[in-house]
Amino acid sequence: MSCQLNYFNGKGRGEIIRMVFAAAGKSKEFEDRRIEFKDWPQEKTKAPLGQLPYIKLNDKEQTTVGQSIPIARYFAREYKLYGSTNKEGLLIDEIVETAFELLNKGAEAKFEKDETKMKTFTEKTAPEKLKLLEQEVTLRGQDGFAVGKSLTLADLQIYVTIDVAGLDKMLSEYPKLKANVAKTAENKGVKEYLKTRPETSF
Ligand SMILES: N[C@@H](CCC(=O)N[C@@H](CS)C(=O)NCC(=O)O)C(=O)O
Repeated sequence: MSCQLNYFNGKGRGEIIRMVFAAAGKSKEFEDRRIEFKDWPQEKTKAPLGQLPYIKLNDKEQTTVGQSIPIARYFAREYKLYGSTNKEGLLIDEIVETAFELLNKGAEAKFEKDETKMKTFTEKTAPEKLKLLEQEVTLRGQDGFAVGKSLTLADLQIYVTIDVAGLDKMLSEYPKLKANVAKTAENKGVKEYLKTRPETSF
């Protein structure tokens, strides 16, 4: 086991890390430690930033690190899912951050159970950001991928955002994103993971 991922028993902000391992065919090389909400008060003290997700590396120091996107980026670099040049990395990051902002807004509206926020999210925030992502994928990607000609962290973050924020029903208006999501789901490791991951409430 090369490392341990700690996150709630849900997709949320931890799923992008699981998807990186899945796409790299490394799902069996990390421990997917899922924490129940009831255990969170005692678990919180172990989390380096007092939040989830965090990763415990299997190094001499047993280093623990928080923040979902830096963790996902670290493993994406490790497994060559981060483009082949610094510039490609920049294009990937632009899409990752935009999609992650969208996920955060969706999660916020959902968890706060605030109807006004939810309405703003579905009628304004999501269509605006999806349109921008559609433009970027059209400009940057080839053969259905978000950036360049192969699967990267950008494809995985788009997939996770659409999935977690429940935006799949809106995709008919964004053909490039729709094709991109389908392309990601075709990846061998991702396909296997999606078939076997637990059903969760978020
Ligand atoms: N920027 C952080 C945000 C982490 C975050 O907000 N985690 C939430 C769960 S998704 C959490 O730990 N909530 C419980 C708490 O803050 O006590 C990241 O992306 O990892």
